[in-house]
Amino acid sequence: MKIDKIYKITHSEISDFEFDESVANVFDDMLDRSVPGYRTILSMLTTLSHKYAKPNTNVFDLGCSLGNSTIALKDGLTNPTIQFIAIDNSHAMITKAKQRLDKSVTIKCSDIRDVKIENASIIVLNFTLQFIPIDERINLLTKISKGMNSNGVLVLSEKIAFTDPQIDQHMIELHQDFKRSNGYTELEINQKRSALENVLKPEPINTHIQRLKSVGFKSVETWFQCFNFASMIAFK
Ligand code: GEK
Repeated sequence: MKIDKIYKITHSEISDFEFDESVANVFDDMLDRSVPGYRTILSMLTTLSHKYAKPNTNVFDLGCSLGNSTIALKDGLTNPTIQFIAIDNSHAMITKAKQRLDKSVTIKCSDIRDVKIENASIIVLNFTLQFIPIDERINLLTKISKGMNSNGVLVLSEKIAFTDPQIDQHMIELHQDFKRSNGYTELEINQKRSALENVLKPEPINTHIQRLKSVGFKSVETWFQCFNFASMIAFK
């Protein structure tokens, strides 16, 4: 696995974070060292898909990056009538995802706001919605809800904010401690934070839950949280 050194040296100007080739090359290491619980969430996707993926339906991985969530969702599922669809709008990510995912997976390089969602038993947004502008999230989630069969399951993992400013600050600091313990320096942490400032917009968990209910999910619950990273499950 290639080590993430993108922000190790001083950048004279920090431009907005992009999912380009330099990120795709080190993406696994970046997520392992930056997202608390990333591997736990992936392994639970396997558990969830074994329970909720239905024959003759689609399973969508929206914002698939290198395909890790799709690999977890497919693990051990042999029913050929379940169609896996992995979508990302980064060419660099999709090029690498195609090398990893098996031929039975439909892989698309598209904006998830533009793709058709239908006949879904499972949809996964694993740390993707956070990159969609806040005012466009409701439209995307409405489309997702409409494209999902009854009793279908949405997994929504996000970096979250907290309404209590003190808690918010504690969680940010604990997350930074997590990154330090995984070998990131102060410079790397600070430069990455600046790069993400305009592109990754966290919201409080209650905002997510209320919005999911407003677009037609009948029950929504947080099933995983570590510091300011959470994963929700929503049932249609
Ligand atoms: C995983 N889910 O490993 N349309 C399509 N893709 C998008 C869009 C968009 N509008 N916006 C962002 N992306 C993965 C990890 S990473 C999370 C997901 C992170 C894509 C973007 O190109 C990137 O690959 C992914 O969403 C977010 O389980 O880096 O924190």
